[in-house]
Amino acid sequence: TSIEETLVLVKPDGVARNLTGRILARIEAKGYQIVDLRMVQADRALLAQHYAEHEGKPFYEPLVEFMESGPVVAARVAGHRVIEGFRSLAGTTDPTTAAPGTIRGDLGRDWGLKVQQNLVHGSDSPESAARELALWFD
Ligand code: DAT
Ligand code: MG
Repeated sequence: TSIEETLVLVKPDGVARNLTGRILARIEAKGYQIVDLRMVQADRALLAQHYAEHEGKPFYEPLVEFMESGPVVAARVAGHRVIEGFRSLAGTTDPTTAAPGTIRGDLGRDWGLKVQQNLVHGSDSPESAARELALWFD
């Protein structure tokens, strides 16, 4: 079956800007199911595991600091090819160049000039999704 699950995070900028509802509405409008949902104040240990692949990169420290700066909303999202589909819906990493029509392209560039403030996270492969869902949900 091609029904998958992915981890979506509404990052602290999305929560602070009151965009959680709009972002979740776009996921639902696409036809995906939100099967679990929680608000989390992530600690460093969780974020270090979540972003282990980026440890040592120049943006790692600012990224982790940003992600622990406020609550995030974690969603377990299910649907047909949802891993790839949500990445497409989110748009490319940098909100400045993310295509119009995507979450980051439409909503992503605010007062912040930092690439890490790009509203959402989505798992990038089935292996990442399984690993990340286990971190954020039981
Ligand atoms: P994505 O979130 O699109 O999967 P990623 O996994 O490569 O992107 O990076 C994780 C996050 O780190 C990303 O959402 C924002 C931040 N980031 C990535 N590249 C960056 C860069 N060159 N400068 C600043 N932040 C960056
Ligand atoms: Mg990524």
